[in-house]
Amino acid sequence: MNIQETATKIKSMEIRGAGNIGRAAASALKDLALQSSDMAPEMFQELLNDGVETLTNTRPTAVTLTNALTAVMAGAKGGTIEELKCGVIAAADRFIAHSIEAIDKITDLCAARIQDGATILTHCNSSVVVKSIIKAHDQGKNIKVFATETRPWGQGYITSRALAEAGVDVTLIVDSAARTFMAETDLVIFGADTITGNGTVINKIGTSQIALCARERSVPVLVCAETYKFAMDMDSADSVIIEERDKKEIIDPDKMQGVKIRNPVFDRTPPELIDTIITELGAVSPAKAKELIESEN
Ligand code: RUB
Repeated sequence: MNIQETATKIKSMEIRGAGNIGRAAASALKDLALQSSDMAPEMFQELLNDGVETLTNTRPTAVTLTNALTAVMAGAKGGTIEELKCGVIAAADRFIAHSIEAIDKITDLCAARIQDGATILTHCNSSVVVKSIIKAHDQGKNIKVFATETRPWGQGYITSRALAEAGVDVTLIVDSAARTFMAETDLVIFGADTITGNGTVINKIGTSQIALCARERSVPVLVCAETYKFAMDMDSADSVIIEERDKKEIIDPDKMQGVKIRNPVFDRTPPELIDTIITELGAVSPAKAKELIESEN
């Protein structure tokens, strides 16, 4: 897929979810390299830079996009077009392979933490969370899931259908019912778009409210996040841009004359409300996540 096609699909959310966005961006740069030939290295470098800019300007919140593009661009080394192309292709392949491997490792770690008989509540649609729940189910554990609808875009429908198809006992609930159903919940599991150095999790709007409800009832909160979801250089989440999407995703504004409508689609959950972050390197408290990742680099 070319850069423009990929950018359009990310913007329109045909490609969505932080991991998918990162892999799609890496793949688009790889395709650009595969399609480029017979040009000066400077020209190719310029095409790459334009591609990075176009992809970066799609959605602002998930750091996976920036981290994927940075990882692939690190491969653009050499004096000839062939060297540059090979470097970009190899770096994109490495990023994508690492991403898939990371998801598999997190799935194993997360499934192991899901107890037989547990009732889980999840929000939005995280591919790694869905995989983990299905793995626990496939291990023979008798589990139940509450999946929030996830207004306004309805990612919870994707989650519910995927779990039901896999045979998991899943109940779809409206977002505002999360506190009610917390009384029957043993474990909350979220994905993440970005995690800052201090362990703040930026994920789908509503995540922080659900985390608060979980804390009220001492229900543990797990976050599944590959290490490329960390913005290691950001110590505070204030600098993470929260995407605000079209108000039409909420309601036709013509039906709401004189009413302002806001549609921020992510929020920031502070580390105090999260018990454990599961990365491919292991499970840690939010306060220790940065240290764990730095010790591996
Ligand atoms: C998706 C979302 C997901 C994370 C993690 O938001 O908030 O929880 O991206 O997903 P959107 P994954 O639908 O707006 O992209 O685990 O698949 O990376």
